Amino acid sequence: MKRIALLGMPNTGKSTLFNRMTGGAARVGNWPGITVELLSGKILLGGDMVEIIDLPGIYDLHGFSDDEQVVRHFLHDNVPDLALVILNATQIERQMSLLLQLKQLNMNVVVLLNMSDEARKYGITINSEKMSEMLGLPIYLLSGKYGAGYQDALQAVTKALRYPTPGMAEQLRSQLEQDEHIESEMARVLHHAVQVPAQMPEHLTDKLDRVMLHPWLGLPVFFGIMYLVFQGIFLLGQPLQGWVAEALSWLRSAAMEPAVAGTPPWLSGLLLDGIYNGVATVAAFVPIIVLFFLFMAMVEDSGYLSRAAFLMDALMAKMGLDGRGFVMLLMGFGCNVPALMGTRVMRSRSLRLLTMLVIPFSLCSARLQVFVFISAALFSPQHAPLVLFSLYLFSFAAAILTALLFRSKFQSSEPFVLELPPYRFPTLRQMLLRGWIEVRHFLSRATQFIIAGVVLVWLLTNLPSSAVAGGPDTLAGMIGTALHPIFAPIGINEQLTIALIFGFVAKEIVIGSLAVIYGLSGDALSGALGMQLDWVQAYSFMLFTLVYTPCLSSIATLRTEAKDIGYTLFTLGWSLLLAWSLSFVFYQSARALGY
Ligand SMILES: Nc1nc2c(ncn2[C@@H]2O[C@H](COP(=O)(O)OP(=O)(O)OP(=O)(O)O)[C@@H](O)[C@H]2O)c(=O)[nH]1
Ligand SMILES: [Mg+2]
Repeated sequence: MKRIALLGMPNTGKSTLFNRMTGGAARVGNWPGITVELLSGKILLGGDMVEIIDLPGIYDLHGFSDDEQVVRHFLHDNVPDLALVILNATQIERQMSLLLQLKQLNMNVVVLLNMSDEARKYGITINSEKMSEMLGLPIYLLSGKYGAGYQDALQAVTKALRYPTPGMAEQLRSQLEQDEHIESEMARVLHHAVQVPAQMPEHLTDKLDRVMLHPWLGLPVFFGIMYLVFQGIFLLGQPLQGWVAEALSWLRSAAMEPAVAGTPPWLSGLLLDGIYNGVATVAAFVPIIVLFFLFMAMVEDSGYLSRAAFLMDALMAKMGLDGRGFVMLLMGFGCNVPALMGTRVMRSRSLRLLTMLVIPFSLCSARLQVFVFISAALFSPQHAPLVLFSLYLFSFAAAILTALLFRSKFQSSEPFVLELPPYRFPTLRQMLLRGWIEVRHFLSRATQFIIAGVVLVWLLTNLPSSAVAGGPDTLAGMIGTALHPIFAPIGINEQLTIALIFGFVAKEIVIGSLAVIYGLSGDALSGALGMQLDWVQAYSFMLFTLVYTPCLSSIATLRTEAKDIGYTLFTLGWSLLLAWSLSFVFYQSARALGY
């Protein structure tokens, strides 16, 4: 099968184009370094099946960060039949150097000048035919996001696959001394084929940045936006979750209970109180997940991440991190795993390790589910969003504290050059795609962990069969009792202890296992929790859940990214210790104050 590789600098729209070509679901975002791994898809092109490969962006072929290595290894191991080189049409001058280097690799090349829509808006005119003629390469203008020029580009690609570009061979000179010659030729091409207005008109980006990057307004604006967003998630998401839970419990009494009516009690118990209750409780979170990721898509695609990096860079430097570390923390709000992988863009190993040490404290969407549920059960509708917001602040605080404590162990001085891409509005298509990617991810985790998890919880809370279900003589009861000396000082009871043990595998299971332990779901479960716990215990439980290890996948990712078991165990041990200590301080001081 023929192979096409998408090559270009970071943030030029490779993944966007990949999605358009393959109908795939590569993650897209207005931040250089979103893609850090290979992704491939197949399409039918001119009657043949062709494999398309999306690659991380590279600034040049000699980079040595881990994501750039991915590209180099790929090119080394499999020469693609066609390199589709994507340049940002608004920055041709800067991006030409990569094209130069790729030309020297003796590959079949088609050049796409992407973001033609922005180039036009900025008054940049590019004569792609002239450019193509002068360089002897097929060059096309296109907008991968909005689709203009796409069909022509696709035809050119089909053609180039069939007949390797004529004239390539004699232009390929592998010696470095030729560089200057080609570079001067490039200058000539740029001069003749590209016109950039002497002064760029002021754009929305400049106007917005005057507020967003304001020396003292910037940070309050950031926290203000965050607060509104979590208020919004709570106000919209929580009722949606309630409705879905209600619908599912109606389904239980209307259809599931009659269906299992004739079976032995242990089987109907396992099916209804175990699997159905657990899965239904988890499934009720789908609307919150969708809502949350629609918002994340807006943040990631707008270009605000770079502004956040800019605002926080100086502060992060004091902690031995840099602006990128802050962005990874924000990305971790979605899921810690891609944020951990995103650190591949860092060249310094110690900076990477320190950043990966703090990312797991970022309050991911799975933990968000636990907090939305518990805070709605224990706090008034006025206080619950504040509680949620305070947990985000604690998440930053845990990261900051960790960085401050360990920065001397991981010293580095990697310079970080910040790019501020223009603000871009995500299209509806991009937002829906993102929502869909996340629901799919959630469902795949659900099938992997949640069903097995709830079955196991059910067994633990129902065996041995002589014991009263959920009582102290069951296996779960015994585990809870055994761990009592550790968890009692932080106000966490036996039932919550079992949920925390399962939460080690994935936080999505926490509420599901509480549903199984209590044999209740939805509102009934909230009610039972509200009766049994007071707010101090609930908050202590949430703090612990926030700070201890996010999930097994994140540990596995830490291990593969750091390639160091000692470091992985250290991050595990530290997060458990910190979780316990924070909860201990909180719980004991609250009790001492009489709450
Ligand atoms: N205006 C405009 N924006 C685009 C176009 N193509 C992509 N974008 C936006 O540019 C940003 C970067 O797109 P990606 O597809 O993630 O870029 P990438 O090259 O894969 O980036 P890395 O994976 O970081 O190397 C996103 O905000 C896209 O929505 C386009 O043709 N026009
Ligand atoms: Mg990409």
